[in-house]
Amino acid sequence: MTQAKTALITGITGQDGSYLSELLLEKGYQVHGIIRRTSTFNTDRIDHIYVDPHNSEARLFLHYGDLTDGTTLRRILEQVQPIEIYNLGAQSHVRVSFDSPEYTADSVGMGTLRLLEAIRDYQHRTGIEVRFYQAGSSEMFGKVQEIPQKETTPFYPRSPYACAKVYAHWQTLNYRESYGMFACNGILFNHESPRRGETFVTRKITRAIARILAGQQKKLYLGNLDSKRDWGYAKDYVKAMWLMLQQQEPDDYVVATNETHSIKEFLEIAFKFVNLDWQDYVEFDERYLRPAEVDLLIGDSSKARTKLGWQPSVTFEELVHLMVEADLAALDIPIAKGNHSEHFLADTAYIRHETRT
Ligand code: NDP
Ligand code: GDR
Repeated sequence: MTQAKTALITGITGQDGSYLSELLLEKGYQVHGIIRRTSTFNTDRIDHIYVDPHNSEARLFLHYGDLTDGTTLRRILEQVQPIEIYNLGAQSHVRVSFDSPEYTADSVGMGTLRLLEAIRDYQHRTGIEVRFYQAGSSEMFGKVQEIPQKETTPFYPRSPYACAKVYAHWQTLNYRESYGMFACNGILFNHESPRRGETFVTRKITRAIARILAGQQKKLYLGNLDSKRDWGYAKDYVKAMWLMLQQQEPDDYVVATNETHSIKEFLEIAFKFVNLDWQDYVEFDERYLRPAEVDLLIGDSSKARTKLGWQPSVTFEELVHLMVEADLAALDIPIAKGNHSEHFLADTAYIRHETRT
């Protein structure tokens, strides 16, 4: 019997971490994830795939650690001996990064460096290659330099989060060039799902629609509605991460749908799906504005499509619908017959009923 491949994921409790874990388990991997100790449970998104480790069938294992704690990262690496590491852990909220810039830089920028250093030493000592994926972001493009944005487009980061991601990007590239490490940067444009965090704009909107219909919320307070994003489906995007680590050579790839839409367009489609007019519910709150905004993101993912054979499977409209459907289902609101998308049912069970807006 061949031994299962072993992967280590930072950020396993997040949106992408949960989808990536499912994908790797399906592919027969043994999956190890780093989780943070919190006073309330933070594993909702992966509870459905967790099996008690005392069970011989278990292939998903969790370890307490933090990207700000280099000693623990090294210890986990020694213990797990992965052949692939996916670095998805981050303080990933752009607006929050203006409030907590130091912590964001530490977890996103220095956290990546700590992991790269740990891998460098581990590889040197054992001679075993560890393939590394860095979760880069379209936020690194920031202020528009070129339309559409591709791998060669210059970065112009507009937030502490984006600056830290640029740092992590260049460190990853430098470790590849300096030490011959198999290290890849994915430059992923926004990707969403019913498991998206409740304070990102897409999920905030779809969740509010369900709560409005359930009589739990009257208004939806938002900031800038004019920015445009290239939004895809998270489940598609984790496939691209895996594909990058299966290539002959390490490289950097933009992953995007190559389409852009404004927040207003998202609102329009989402509210229309339940026969409501968004203008009756949405109010402006300046708290949600950012000191500097990224106005327009639209990716050119030709390289990923050609070299990785990757492509998105969900259109923008389907994405909006599947997110609204999942939030309605989570509050037991009936959905008009025939409207179900094939993706949402699998996701519905993992949605938390929280009161944050
Ligand atoms: P989430 O915010 O959903 O998840 C972030 C994960 O990182 C969570 O598991 C969180 O743990 C963990 N984390 C936060 N701080 C630390 C820390 N100090 N040490 C270890 N782990 C930590 O993000 P997504 O799943 O959406 O994104 C995954 C990665 O991809 C992130 O790096 C993000 O910046 C990047 N990215 C995301 C895009 C998107 O559109 N979703 C686009 C481009 C890049 P906990 O659950 O305990 O909070
Ligand atoms: P983004 O996602 O900043 O693109 O980062 P977010 O959904 O937070 O914002 C998208 C756009 O919507 C505008 N907006 C609001 N945003 C939030 N969160 N809340 C609001 O009330 C609101 N009103 C308007 C924002 O100003 C912005 O223009 C996401 C994260 O997942 C990053 O980690 C990732 O790197 C990038 O996507 C690609």
